[in-house]
Amino acid sequence: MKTIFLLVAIVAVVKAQFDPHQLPDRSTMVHLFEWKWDDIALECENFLGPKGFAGIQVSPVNENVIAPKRPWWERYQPISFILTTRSGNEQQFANMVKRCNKVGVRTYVDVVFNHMAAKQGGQAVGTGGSRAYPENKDYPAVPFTNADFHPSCGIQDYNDAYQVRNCELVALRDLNQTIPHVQNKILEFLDRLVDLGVAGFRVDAAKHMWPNDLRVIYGSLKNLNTAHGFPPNSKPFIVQEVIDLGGEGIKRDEYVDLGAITEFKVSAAIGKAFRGGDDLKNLKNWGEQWGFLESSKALVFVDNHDNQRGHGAGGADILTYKQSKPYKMATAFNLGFPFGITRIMSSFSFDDTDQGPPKDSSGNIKSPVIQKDGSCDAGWVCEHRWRQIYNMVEFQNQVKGTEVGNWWDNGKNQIAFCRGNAGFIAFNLESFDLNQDIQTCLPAGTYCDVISGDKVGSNCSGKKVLVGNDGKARIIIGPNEDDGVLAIHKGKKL
Ligand code: QV4
Ligand code: CA
Repeated sequence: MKTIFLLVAIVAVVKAQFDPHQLPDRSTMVHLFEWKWDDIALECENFLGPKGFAGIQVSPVNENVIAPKRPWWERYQPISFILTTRSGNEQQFANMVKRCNKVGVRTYVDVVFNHMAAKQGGQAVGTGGSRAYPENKDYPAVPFTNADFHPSCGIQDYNDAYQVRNCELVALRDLNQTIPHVQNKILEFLDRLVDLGVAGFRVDAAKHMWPNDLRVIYGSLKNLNTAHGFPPNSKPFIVQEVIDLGGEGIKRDEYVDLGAITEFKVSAAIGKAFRGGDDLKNLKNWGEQWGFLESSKALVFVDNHDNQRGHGAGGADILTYKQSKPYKMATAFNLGFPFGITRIMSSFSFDDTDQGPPKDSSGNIKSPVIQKDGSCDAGWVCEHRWRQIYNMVEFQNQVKGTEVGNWWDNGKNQIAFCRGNAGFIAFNLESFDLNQDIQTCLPAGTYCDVISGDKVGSNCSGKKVLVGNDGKARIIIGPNEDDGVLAIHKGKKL
């Protein structure tokens, strides 16, 4: 009896780590890559909250090395767990989390604890002013010393699980998470963030750590802070960065019972399909049948901060803001089809893959400039402020809990489907018109297509779609339109 109780308790605890703790009527998070905390707080209040975004993923919050030319990737080289980076200090971070929670937007922190900063040629200086000596594996501001690290070796063979976990990923000093002092320091850091009101973590380089060590760390985490509106006994949401496209020594399955996983197979497959490398009609059974993880365990995205610039996984199939039309189509599908825990990427523009965020002459990150039409400027792309994307965030919220119905396709690259009786979406990737009477499953009436325009007062600035008493509507998407998508839902009926 006792064992049964214990088992049930463990299962309950583990399960909870899959819950992103989003408000019931919200569904997607956005990665505000390299944004500053003060800017994010404003963005939550002015845009993300009102538009129904469920959460934000933020860049690493703890002190990192200052690298020459300030590349974005310096933030993946920790110097200490002091909460000071180019995005702001602890007080600014705390203020941001609080203000975002207040408007229903949860915070997920990208946490880096597989390693510390790599050799820089002597003393390393951090964004909080701390000094470290990576040469000697000495990070006094934590402190970590040589004894807290694995002996140095390089990762040459990704088929060798031992190497991947115990050697240095691109020369980054590899912490030994089996050592209690290391576990305690990591836990202090994560618990501090929980105290400040975050909802969970993206665990960087999870594949480079032993599942059993992660189990101990996750299992010792504090419950979420009830003062920030989380129910008692809520465990932090955990999504682990495990890149597994198949064919490597380490499998995502080794991590699935510990928390959600970044499903890179989705990123690669969706990019391929909307680049025309696969017929859209094949998306009909999108999900586990494609070799993806089960929906509740998969974090799904079109691109991430690595693969949008050729780091990480996915190669030439990955779509980014640079291919705006197919990118918007892929994003609409990712948000429109009920699969996975969704995340949107919000980027700064770049030509060079090392290039960091927009900065002034002292190296401080510049704030995004919001233009009159709501889009961003000054080097920030802000995909989340593209109408075709934020209107799909609303679509996803409106159809939440419904299934796919009435799938239609032309046998190739025109597809359409209903989401219960709440929404309908169509895609055209052919070089000719989509012009068809299609079952929308919506009650009769006139709806505003939220891709080509938006509902303004009682009118629509885009296409109007007339749904008849039989639920059918004439759907038209030309091959040369700005967007190859049409989406209507119950929230935007005229
Ligand atoms: C260089 C050489 C090495 C050499 C070393 C010697 O490339 O071969 O051994 O010098 O000094 C930066 C530089 C890299 C440099 C390294 C150490 O780009 O050239 O090594 O620093 O000085 C990001 C970037 C990396 C960057 C790193 C640390 O992508 O380029 O390295 O930050 O600043 C795998 C992993 C997966 C990983 C993915 C990119 O399984 O876990 O590769 N993804 C995550 C993050 C990612 C981050 C890290 C892991 C590391 O999403 O952004 O790497 O924290 O698939
Ligand atoms: Ca490791």
